[in-house]
Amino acid sequence: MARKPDRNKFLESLNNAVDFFEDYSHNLYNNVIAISHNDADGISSLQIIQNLLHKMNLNYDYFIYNRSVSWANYLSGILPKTPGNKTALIFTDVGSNLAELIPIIKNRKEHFYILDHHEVDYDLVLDELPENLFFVNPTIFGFDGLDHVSGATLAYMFAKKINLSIIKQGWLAVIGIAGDSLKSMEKLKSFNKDIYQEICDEELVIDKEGLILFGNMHNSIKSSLKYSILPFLSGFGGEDDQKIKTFLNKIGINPNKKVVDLDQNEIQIIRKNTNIKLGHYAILPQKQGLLKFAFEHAILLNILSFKNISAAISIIQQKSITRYAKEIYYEYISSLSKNLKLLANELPRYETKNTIFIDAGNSKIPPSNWSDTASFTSVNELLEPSKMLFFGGLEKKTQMVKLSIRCSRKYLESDRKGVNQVINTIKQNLGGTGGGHKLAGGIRLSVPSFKLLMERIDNFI
Ligand SMILES: [Mn+2]
Repeated sequence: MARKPDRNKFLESLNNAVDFFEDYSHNLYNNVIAISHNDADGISSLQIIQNLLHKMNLNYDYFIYNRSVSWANYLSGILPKTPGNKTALIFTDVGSNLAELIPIIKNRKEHFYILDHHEVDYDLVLDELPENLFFVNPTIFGFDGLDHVSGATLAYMFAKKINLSIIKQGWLAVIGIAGDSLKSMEKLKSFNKDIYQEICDEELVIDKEGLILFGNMHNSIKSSLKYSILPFLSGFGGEDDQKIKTFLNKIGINPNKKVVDLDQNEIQIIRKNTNIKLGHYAILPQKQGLLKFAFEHAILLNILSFKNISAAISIIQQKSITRYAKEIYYEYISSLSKNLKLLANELPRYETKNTIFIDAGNSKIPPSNWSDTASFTSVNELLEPSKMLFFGGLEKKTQMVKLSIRCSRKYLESDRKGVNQVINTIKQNLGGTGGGHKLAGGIRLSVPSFKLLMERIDNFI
């Protein structure tokens, strides 16, 4: 795989898929099935594709895939009973599990468009892909699926090439970027950076500079210190209100002042007394309250995707947040800040040379929060960054062991296998379902496989 990103080659493959889709949608397809991932990036991608299909006057259905069953199982309930070439499927942000998908696709007549930014689990020879598969994935051309291009960025690029007015939906791509990259906006790179710039130029999104307290940018400084999840502020995060108020009063800051209303002088004072950094954040001007803030909006979608997928799909189209969603958001963000404190300090752990396993199976942290707790632990570098984190345990609902696997950028600097490669090695040796990126991924295993994994973990790294 190419080390240095090859922009031309990637754009060539994107254009190729665009050309075929445009052509066939005019004279062949009578139905399109969109399948996307159950997170902020996936739902944003789906909205972009739905907008496109609507503009193209195409009939479509959509489905959300949470990767808990195999593709064969999942698609058997979705694919038309009688195979035919009048249906196209567009997959966005749902992974590139080609080892599973290619055998299925080969036996079908429908056209499959896979627009994805996860690493490929397959020895890919582009010329040998089935003719009914149009595979667009920038990671095979050396791009980074997190920093360079989100799923929604890719969906936006695809859709905009077909219909230029999709640019008006650019704010959706910014939500996808915010949800997947977990970074302030000045750190975006490559396609993510380019389209963010483009969307800001169109004033569909407004870029602002200020204190970065992601998770609670829309709120007062006192609650932002407590509930910020990026950065997680050790000493403030999950602590008592009184402790935080006393601190702010001592440095002469009104605890109730909104983060976005702080003036230069106040920002100066806060920075002098904490390690909070300045950075850029994205505002969605057409929305209100929490939903105005791209990062918080994305987090809300991530939460709702687990709890209530139809609420997630509905809220992305709303201007203001419902009481229901707001309650879920606060419940989530306050438990995440407590969980981060807990994970870093108290949960039982098992360490090997290259890994840290933290058992959440019997903790107060519910399985639906494992993935995000692991992500925010990793991006905040709360644990030894030179080890790969395995976070999870027995999921009572499925009686399977669910693991969220994370590593830091620092970890990869020593040229070790990334998370997705480790997951593939585990799958080859012990079975299970899952996938991911270099830095983040997940797997579900049977209990016996998990026991073997724990014994041999360093062999898989
Ligand atoms: Mn994604």
